[in-house]
Amino acid sequence: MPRVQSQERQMERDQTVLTPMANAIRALAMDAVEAANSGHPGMPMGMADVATVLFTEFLKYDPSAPKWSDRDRFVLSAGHGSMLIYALLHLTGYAAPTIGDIRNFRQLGSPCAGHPENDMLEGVECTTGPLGQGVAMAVGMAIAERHLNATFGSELVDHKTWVIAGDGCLMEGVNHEAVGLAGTLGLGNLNVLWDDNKITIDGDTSLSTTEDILARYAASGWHTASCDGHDFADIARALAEAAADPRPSLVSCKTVIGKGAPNKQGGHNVHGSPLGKSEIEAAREYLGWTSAPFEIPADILANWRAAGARGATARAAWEARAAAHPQGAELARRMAGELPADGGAQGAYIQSLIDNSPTVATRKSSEMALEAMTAVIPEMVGGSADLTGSNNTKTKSTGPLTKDSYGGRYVYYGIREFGMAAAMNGMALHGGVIPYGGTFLVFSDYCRNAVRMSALQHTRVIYVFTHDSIGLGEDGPTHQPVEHVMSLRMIPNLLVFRPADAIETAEAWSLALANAHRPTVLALTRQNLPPVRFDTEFKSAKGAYRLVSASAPRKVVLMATGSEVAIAMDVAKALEAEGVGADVVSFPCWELFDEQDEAYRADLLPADALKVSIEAGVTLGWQKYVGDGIAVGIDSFGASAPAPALYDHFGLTPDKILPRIKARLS
Ligand SMILES: Cc1ncc(C[n+]2csc(CCOP(=O)(O)OP(=O)(O)O)c2C)c(N)n1
Ligand SMILES: [Mg+2]
Repeated sequence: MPRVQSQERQMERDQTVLTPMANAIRALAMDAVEAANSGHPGMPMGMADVATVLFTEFLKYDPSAPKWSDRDRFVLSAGHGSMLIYALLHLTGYAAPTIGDIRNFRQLGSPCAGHPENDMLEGVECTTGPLGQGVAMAVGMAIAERHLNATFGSELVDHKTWVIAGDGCLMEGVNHEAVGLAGTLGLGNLNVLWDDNKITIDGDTSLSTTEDILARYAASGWHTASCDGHDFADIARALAEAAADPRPSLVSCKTVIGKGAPNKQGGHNVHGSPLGKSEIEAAREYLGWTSAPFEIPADILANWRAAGARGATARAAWEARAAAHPQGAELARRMAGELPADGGAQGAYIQSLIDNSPTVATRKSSEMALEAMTAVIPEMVGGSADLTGSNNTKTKSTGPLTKDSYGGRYVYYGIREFGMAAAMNGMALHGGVIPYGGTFLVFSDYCRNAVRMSALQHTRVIYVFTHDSIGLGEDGPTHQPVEHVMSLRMIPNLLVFRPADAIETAEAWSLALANAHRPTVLALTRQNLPPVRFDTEFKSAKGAYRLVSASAPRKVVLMATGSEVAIAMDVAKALEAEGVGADVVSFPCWELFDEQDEAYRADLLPADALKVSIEAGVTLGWQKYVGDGIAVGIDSFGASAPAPALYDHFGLTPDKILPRIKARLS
């Protein structure tokens, strides 16, 4: 629906066409929240006018082909306003949600969950609710788009990312990281529409902030604009300005929260509670909305469906271009998330490890595996939060991805762990790239909620977390993770690997790539480790496996991860020397082991042996494998000293472990 020339005619059309369309959003939002007796009517009602302009005049999408790869991405960063996106998807003609789904808002089984979830509805590009991360994920989507545009050209990839964000999204710390990154990378395809209603849950925003937000964005290299968020022509003007500007854009949309609820609008109580029967009646009166709940008048629905049908022509034209384009099939492969035919196998590389048996840190092993993989998997896009030389994440194949060179494959994220992790989620959700990024394991806490969001959203994001224990040595307890590996294992749907040597590291990378629907953490050492594996059997795939079998009659099963596997082998040797049979189980990944069948697990961890775990981290959790055996670990913070001194100090040497086992056996 293009804007018409005459201002008067346009205003008239806005009143007769757009106002009822926006009111349809308001009605669905207030009625669904009322029916659920829970939810957030304020944001969808306040942003209904802005969203109507966006979805009728600017956003490129086709409800009949929701996964069309050159569609614009729409992110509802203010996820509490979920009814806004549910109403928009329904009204514009997506197959789901149906009106029945909307009636069941917030009930078990309805795709209209409390907050939008990416794998419940097509059209919901990412899961939002944790404020601030939607904007940060959108930055990742915009990075992926620019990268693919540079790789495949504008004929195949040329779209925007639009975000609706609230005061909360802009107040969160991660916003600073996301905005800094987007400004530096000059992501002109990114437009953030800020629901500038000056209200958060506790009350007026002046209670907690006096920041000049537009000035902050401008200082970070963004274009900024403002509009009256209830004046369609002014909204359209600001959005057109944002779309045209070569910088990322922030549009402050001055709105009234809960607009349309005559007695409650503008106040913080309309943020997150049902309006109540009498206020809903008053709102119907105020808006002139006479339809029963969940009923949309045919003419208004027809206007919405017409808006939804706008994109079909562009989509069909794109499909014709893609079908004829020499790189169309390659783009389709990447967007489908399929690895290249030879991708990730690393056969020749692993054979070279057997031939050379290098004693290297697993962070170095990771770099070696990455060299092999990034050379043959062009969709891998790496990066680090300013620890490139420590995380060993950069390879010869991955040149810098910068404002002047979006075709690069390495992002200098800066010291922005949370922003990096959220951006990687956005990149993976956009599709066409496989993001990996590094920081120190101890700083995984800085980005932990984004790691959780990777797991919740089933994104293939690979976290390269190096310096994984006291083994990093002299930097001391601020830098030495003790609880991190275990606490990451607690996140559902996250693979946590702590590989023991170069071969296990290569296997972990292959598994990370093969798991297209879950994220992976690689916990890697700073210090050198001797090789423990000398075969090409893909043993890490089972999560844990018998590395050494007892010679003498088996009394003990030692299990260890990462840098402690070699220690377990020395302990086993010492036990065998005294006639005590001991298996060594290398245990790179709990989650994969737990997925093995009962027989495999029982054979590896037999009931009749004393089971001992060795890991340079907290012991809480190992009891599920050792039972009443011994969990050797570190249940305190570390200390500053050379690594060998720390291993001795914390009792992680064969000399200190052996007597504990013998005491239990006697
Ligand atoms: C990280 C995070 N912290 C806290 C919350 C809880 N919360 C949900 S909405 C909200 C207020 C958001 O204010 P604003 O973005 O202005 O939304 P509005 O009230 O204008 O709809 C808060 C604190 C959250 N969802 N995420
Ligand atoms: Mg607000």
